[in-house]
Amino acid sequence: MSERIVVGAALVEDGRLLAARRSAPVELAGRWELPGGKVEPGETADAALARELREELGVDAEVSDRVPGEWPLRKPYVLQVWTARLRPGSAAPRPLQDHDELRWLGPDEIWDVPWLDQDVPAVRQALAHLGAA
Ligand code: 9L3
Ligand code: MG
Repeated sequence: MSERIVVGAALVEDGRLLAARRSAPVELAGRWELPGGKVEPGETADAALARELREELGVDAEVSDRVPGEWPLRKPYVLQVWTARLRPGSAAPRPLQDHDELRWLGPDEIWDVPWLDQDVPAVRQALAHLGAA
């Protein structure tokens, strides 16, 4: 089976990164992730991520650039990460689906939450990318 892409957002505002705590499925509940989800057939990765952020968080986000790298999830899925920002006039993010808490993490708070194992290297790479951007 070929690889299927899951996109996650490094959504940043005022130097803080948005982290979302999963409430579902049970095996992932309580762990934190970069919000996002599966790219549907025929959809581009950045369009999929903007859609997922609208559905999951109720926000109007502008997806910017891809963070280099790709992280394995449960087969056949792999995680890719893109930077994103809220567009002017966007609602504030709120947990509408699959999450029960959101946090904006400052630089010294990034590792205060129990990220999903697969998101740890993705978060590290996203921060390196944002720092260099
Ligand atoms: N996943 C892992 N890290 C992430 C995201 C957005 C997703 N940052 C995993 C969790 C699920 C699968 O990818 O097993 C599909 O994600 P979703 O569609 O349930 O959000
Ligand atoms: Mg999701």
